[in-house]
Amino acid sequence: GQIIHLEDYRPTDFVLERVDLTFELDPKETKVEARLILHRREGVDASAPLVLDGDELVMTGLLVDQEELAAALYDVTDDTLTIRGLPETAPFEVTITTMLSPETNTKLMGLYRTNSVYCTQCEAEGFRRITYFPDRPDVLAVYTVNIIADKKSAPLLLSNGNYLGGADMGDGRHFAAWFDPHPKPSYLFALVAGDLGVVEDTFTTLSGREVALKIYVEHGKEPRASYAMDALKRSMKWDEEVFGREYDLDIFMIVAVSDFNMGAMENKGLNVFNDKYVLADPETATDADYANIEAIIAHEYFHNWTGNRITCRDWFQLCLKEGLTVYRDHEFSADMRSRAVKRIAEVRHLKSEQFPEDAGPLAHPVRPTKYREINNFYTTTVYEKGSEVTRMLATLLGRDLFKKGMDLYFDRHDGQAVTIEDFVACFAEVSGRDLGQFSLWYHQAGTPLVTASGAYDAAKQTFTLSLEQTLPPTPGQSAKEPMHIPLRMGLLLDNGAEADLSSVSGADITGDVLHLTERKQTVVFSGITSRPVPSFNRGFSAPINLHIEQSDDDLALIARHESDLFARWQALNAIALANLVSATADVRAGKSVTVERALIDGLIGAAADDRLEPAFRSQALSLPSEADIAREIGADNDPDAIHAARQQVLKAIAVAGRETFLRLADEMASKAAFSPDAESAGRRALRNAALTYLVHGEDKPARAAEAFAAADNMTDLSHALALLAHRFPDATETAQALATFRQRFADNALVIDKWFAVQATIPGAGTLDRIKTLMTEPLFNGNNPNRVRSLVGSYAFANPTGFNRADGEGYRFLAKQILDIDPRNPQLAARILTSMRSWRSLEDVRAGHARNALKEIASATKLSADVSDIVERMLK
Ligand code: B3K
Ligand code: ZN
Repeated sequence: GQIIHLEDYRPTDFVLERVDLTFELDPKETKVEARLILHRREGVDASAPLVLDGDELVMTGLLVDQEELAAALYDVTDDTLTIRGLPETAPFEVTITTMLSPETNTKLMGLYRTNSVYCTQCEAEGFRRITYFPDRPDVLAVYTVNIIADKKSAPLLLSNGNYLGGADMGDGRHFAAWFDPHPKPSYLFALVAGDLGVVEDTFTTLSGREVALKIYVEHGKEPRASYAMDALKRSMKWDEEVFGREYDLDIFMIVAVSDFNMGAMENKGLNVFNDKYVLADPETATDADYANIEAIIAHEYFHNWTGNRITCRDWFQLCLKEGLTVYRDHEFSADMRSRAVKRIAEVRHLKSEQFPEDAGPLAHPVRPTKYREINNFYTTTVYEKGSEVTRMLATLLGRDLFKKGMDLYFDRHDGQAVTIEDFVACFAEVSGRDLGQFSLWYHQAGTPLVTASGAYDAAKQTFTLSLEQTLPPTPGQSAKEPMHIPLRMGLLLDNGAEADLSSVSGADITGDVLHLTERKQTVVFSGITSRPVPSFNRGFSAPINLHIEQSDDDLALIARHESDLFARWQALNAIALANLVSATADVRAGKSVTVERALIDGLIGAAADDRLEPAFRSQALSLPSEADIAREIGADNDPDAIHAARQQVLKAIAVAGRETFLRLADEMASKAAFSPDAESAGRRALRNAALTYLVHGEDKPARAAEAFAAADNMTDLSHALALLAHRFPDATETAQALATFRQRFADNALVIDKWFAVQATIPGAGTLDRIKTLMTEPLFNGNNPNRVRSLVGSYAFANPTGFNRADGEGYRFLAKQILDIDPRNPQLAARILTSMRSWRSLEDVRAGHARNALKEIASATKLSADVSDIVERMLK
């Protein structure tokens, strides 16, 4: 594919007024009639043709104003339909008939079938696989949709908006008509038809309108949709209370399907979900599943305003809706759960997913300026870093001005397709601030590195901070400007109090936010009565790497006394990470590993502190992952050494904290019936963290096997299974537990995905053979994205030692899988391939094998645009 540039944006030549669609559904021969009412935009040359997008379409009819068109007046190519000789000013009607085969559509873009249900996915460019269309987000129109289908196999016929009516057609078929009064871009179009069960409820909005709520799932799975319904109602209420946003149709529908390329899709009034993010009950879903369902239900619902009512002018503006909506769902979860614990989870995720992307060959700005395949830009940078940029805006402006800016944005741009500049302008306007430098966060890729060092002058009672920011080069961006970094901070004094920051020179400080705006800044705090311990980046106020020479004692002080709980966790994490990095060096040097007292005391102290909530204590106990350690080391990584070092540190903590862990395992055991609420989940998390250490401190699988046998919910059961499989892969207890689990859940694909993932993430070189065997297992299905992600995806993304085998077999296996998946489902293939994005930070032998595997993919004939874009950027 060719490269699309932001600077080439211009509005369409023709304005689309209305769309009428009629679908005659059939698994192999679906007929689509699309009637588009258009007119030439004022000022556009009378000779300009209408150029519509298409993708793998078979056109069987074309009329303009109900008349057939002379062959000389139109051209059809692989991806366009061009029509000439159209009226100069008057509106006209183009009627296009296309034939589709939903059943053989394995790309899961456009109209396809999943478990006998017809469903659509149109974002970003799937609508053009349904009919020829101006398929871009700045073309907003009102849609009427007629659906005709076999009554027996498809009793349910759904589309966006409000239901107009329907009838029996007398020939075994029936039809339904839907009308969506809100102008929308084609990517928000949706159609679902099939035979599904439903869970129903209602929600009364702020202004007293009653909205019908419906969640459609496979028959028999209705009870597992009740948590999703509860999350939906809480989301609707929260958006009214916090953002003043009310729902705007008579009905809101969610459909859960089992074949889906991503998590979910926010189609207007008709969200389509990967069933993984709808279905839950205690027996089959973990606490993490519940939290994900809550967050994704909220995310898609919140898109109704941030994305649907106000949409993107072009796909470069993707973060306008995604970054903002992630920020909104983060805030929602923080309000529903523990804010500090939620923030820790967000930062863990950001650092493990977005930081590596930003530091590797796939790095790109939050608002990119060019792309080859837009599907490859639904990235953690656009989503999670985009959310962090929104959060920084809120930090800079403060609550009230941020809210004012949001209100202005909703008010001014409702019904429009806009840009990041439009968004930022609302905040500049309400605050009177120049947000020019701040906007660099949207344009400059890479994670800033801030280095800090402090000096206390007891005589003058001053504390001098020397701060420096650097932004590493990223693909296409070598030189960077300094950014506006809002650093929340405190100066902790030895009496446990905090220094007053107001008497300062060298930087602006508002509240506890220090504004770092220069490349280098020297900041002097006066009136500091004793040597302070600086605590930086409270709440992770800026998505940066921070390097500061700080002793373990100082970090331990922060871990014990910071008023910001997140900062306490951050300090513990810093102690742990430094220790794990040096332990890795020890292993590589053939030395014995040193585990620092500060680490052991810090972790066990936090775990044992009954004043802290259990969920926080479990986070404190959870060591940085092997990927975190690799990222911190940065180059010449040996995953085996990292693994060995981490295991030894884990074991040392396990031995030292045995009494505490035994006590916690006992105290945190639940006595009441299962409840998915955050508090109960926190207790389970702390108990399982304690159990993890206990199991690592012992040589026999008995304790893990007992936990497996005793578990009465999926959180505990899958945790015990993972402990067995990862710590004792070859034990008979493990084989038995795996067999029991398989048998018990063989008819529940989502649970079997956990079974695949647990086995795919067993550390060590032997896992590859296991995976090859599992691929021949009857429960595996290489066409289902969830299955492929669970087995192949977990292996490549979450098994550092298993995947990065020194002999390169892991990479060769992945290359083979990518080439196998690509022709069926390019999006899935491209996404899984990004697991290799950090290949250059491996030691030479592995990096060499990785390069060869990538080259093998690159040299294959007939690669999809998705995969070739990723592989080429990774090799550049
Ligand atoms: N907007 C969709 C993602 C679409 C991905 C297309 N390749 C889900 C979401 O972010 O809410
Ligand atoms: Zn989204």
